[in-house]
Amino acid sequence: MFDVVVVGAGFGGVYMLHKLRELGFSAIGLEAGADVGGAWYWNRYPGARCDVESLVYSYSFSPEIDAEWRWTERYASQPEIQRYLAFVADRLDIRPMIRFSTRVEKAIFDEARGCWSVGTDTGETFEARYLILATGPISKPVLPDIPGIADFQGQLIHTALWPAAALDFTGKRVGVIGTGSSGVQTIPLVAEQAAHLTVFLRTRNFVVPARNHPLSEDDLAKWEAEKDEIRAGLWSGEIGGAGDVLMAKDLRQARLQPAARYTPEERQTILQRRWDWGGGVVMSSFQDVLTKPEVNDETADFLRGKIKEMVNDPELADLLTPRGYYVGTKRICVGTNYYETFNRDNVEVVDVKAHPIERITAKGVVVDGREHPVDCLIFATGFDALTGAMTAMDLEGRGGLPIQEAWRHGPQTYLGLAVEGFPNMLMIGGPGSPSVLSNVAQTNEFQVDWIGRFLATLRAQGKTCFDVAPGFQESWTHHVNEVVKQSLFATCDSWYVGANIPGKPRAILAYTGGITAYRDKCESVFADGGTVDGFQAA
Ligand code: NA7
Repeated sequence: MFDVVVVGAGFGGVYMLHKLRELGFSAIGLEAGADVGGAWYWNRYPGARCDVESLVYSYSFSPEIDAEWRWTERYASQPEIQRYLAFVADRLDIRPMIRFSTRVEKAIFDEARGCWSVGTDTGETFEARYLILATGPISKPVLPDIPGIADFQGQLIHTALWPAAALDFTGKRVGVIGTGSSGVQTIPLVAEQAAHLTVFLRTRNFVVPARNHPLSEDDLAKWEAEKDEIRAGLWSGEIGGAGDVLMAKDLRQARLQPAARYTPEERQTILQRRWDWGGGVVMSSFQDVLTKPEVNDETADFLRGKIKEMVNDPELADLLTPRGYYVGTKRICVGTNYYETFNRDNVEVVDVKAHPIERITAKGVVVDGREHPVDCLIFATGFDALTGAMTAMDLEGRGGLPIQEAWRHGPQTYLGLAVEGFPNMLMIGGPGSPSVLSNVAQTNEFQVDWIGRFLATLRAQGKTCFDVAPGFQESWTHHVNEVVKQSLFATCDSWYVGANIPGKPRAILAYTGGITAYRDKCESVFADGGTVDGFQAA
């Protein structure tokens, strides 16, 4: 029996395994992919790139890793992040701890023995005292339930299950369904190759230009000189990491001020400077953009105006313009040449909001009675986010309680780290924690450190079994669901609230109270005398 089974070998799982070994726990990692990387292993579609800056979308725990790794671009591409995680895994000698190509299908808590029994698709069973789910917030891809999908005879690809070998679209008619971050990133590159590209457009997203660039010697020198301050700024909320890492301080600080502090002209100047700087920073121009409708509207109008400048045909620009929801309540997309791509002669837009896709045939996609022929159909249709990877398993806690039942009204957690009735189980990047509403690399690292400290605390007390104490999960979940009401997030049908999955209970999945408050709360539970508030242990 192991001390710990860690499920998943992305950012969270790799560091968790290292931490556990450092603390003297025996641990095994189980990973469905053939390598480390998690989301960055699977999402190999052309253009896949992180929208958090590489300098901070990375670990901070090891000065040696910092010194030996050099990021080449402001926003790292999928292959570079994959190389980084492989480098870290090798540098820390983590691979021998992981079973690759091994998907966990079930995990059952054995009450009599106080341990988890974990079954995999390879037919093996692993037993461990503790179960840590580092399964990732966007790891369960979804294909929409469109009639006829199984009849399609061309090539059908989901962006998150992209084949390892590069695909060549030269001379092909390609369709893309979905214009979230994945669609937005891949559409311009597919359009450059394909003979014809049809984009099936439902909800229009706000897309801001990445203005990605190679990191210069000056950029790297600035980072070296300021990285401690920048990392501290990420935790205090002074820095967001979506584009402001190398930004001038005066511009960076606007995000901490309410919009009303500036005149309308000053606000336009700030928005323009941030737009010119590139990346998600235009979204955080003012501190109250996600809490005050009028501030949000001003930012949204600014962004809508930009679409008119980038798309030549005014009618097409209008068709691509998002309306009807607050900007940022659906994740803002960071792209390169997205709107400009629609100026190309080989790109066509089909409005599937006005007329939803009727069916898929052997040769194409039928909308409003017309078949659009395609040789390849790319589904950039997203994920069953945050909870999907967990509820896809047969995961049973005390008394055989299935996780699907425990979360039938939405995820219930304590600090996004533990679930009452699922003893000895912990989560990284899961629901009820900042997860996708934060720099996931940063918050994962924090949660790993927290879990290490928690398990070491139990061990020091000679305890081997814990559960959330009565009332604490209810109170944290209540707080998660209350704090979201102070923002505009809950107003929108997004995957942040589970709205993209038919039948999924509508509830905010990630904690919207901010990472500073989250960190302080998680740290405050370590009480004097070695107890941890909110947990009962035996
Ligand atoms: P998203 O952001 O969930 O985007 C999925 C897209 O697929 C979105 O535009 C959907 O439109 C569209 N979609 C889904 N089903 C359909 C059907 N049936 N018809 C037409 N269009 C459909 O997923 P991504 O992979 O782009 O990004 C997920 C996160 O990964 C991203 O935010 C980053 O954090 C990384 P809808 O909005 O539902 O109208």
